[in-house]
Amino acid sequence: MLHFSKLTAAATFAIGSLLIGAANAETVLRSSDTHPDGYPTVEAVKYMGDLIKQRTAGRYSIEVYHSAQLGEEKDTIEQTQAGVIDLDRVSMGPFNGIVPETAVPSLPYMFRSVEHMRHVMDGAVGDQILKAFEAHDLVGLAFYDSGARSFYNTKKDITSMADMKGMKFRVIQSDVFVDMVNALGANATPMAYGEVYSALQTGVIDGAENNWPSFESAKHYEVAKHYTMDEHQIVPEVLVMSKASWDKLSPEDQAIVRQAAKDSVVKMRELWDAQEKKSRGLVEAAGVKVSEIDKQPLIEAMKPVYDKYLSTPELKDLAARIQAEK
Ligand code: GTR
Repeated sequence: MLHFSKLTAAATFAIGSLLIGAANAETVLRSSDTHPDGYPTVEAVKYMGDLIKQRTAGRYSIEVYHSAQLGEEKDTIEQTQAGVIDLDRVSMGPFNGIVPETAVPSLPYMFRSVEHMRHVMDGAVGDQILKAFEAHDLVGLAFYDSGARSFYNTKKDITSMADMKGMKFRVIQSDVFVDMVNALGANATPMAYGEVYSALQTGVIDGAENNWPSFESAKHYEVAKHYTMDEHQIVPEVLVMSKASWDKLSPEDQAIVRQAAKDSVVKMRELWDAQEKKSRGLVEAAGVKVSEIDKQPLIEAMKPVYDKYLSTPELKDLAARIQAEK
């Protein structure tokens, strides 16, 4: 009897909290990121969540699942398209085969500098690319920074394109990245980010390519001690929302989410600039040797890659507009 009344009390309590919950209904949007907690992209989406919470009086918030808890980028993109994940912060790279417009800013040496990239992505070209996600069950919300990607390896200092010949480099799962590495005379191995550390360690690959904060936070510098400043790609990161989750929001709430995403870009860039310096300092202090390289032969080697991906008048026009921006 005692047992029964305890149960009844528990059930009453549960129903009570359900009712209270309904009165203050809060929807927690699930957001994926491959990077660890504290990384600028993770912190920027958390900040966006705080803004949304304030601006919807607590009706919406964001929970960031960092460290690839929801899966590697290729899989999380599919899950976001399917509406299983609400928000996804990924590199543009894995989108290259899905949203053709994303291949253009991913092309090697498309941007002259990070400032050029920021300027372009903040303007009409950026808006056009964000819009292009809509044909693929996604809503493009914002672009974040990813600095410049450069090659690093476990074997030797690379100071010329010839040094790369025959070496095996891991790349993002994107044909643009594969073709870039092959055009340099090296061999590309597309692979999920989470597998790179052990692939470097066991010699399955000789190297990979990334920006300073990723090179540092993924600990690749512990095994790859040679970093070359070729800065071949300035690929923006992108924050997308599942179209299915987006359609559940009122037009007012959609506007709040869009604005909060835009506002988080400012925060992200501050965090990014500080993190880049910090990460570079850390890996250099840990003994990574940084080499300079003449970029001109690498730029020239990209001609066939440009020809392949700028395959329509629209994509050619997009590239021309990027290059024409000051
Ligand atoms: C990083 C990027 C990640 C991921 C990673 C990779 O720079 O921020 O989203 O794409 O590169 O190389 O897989």
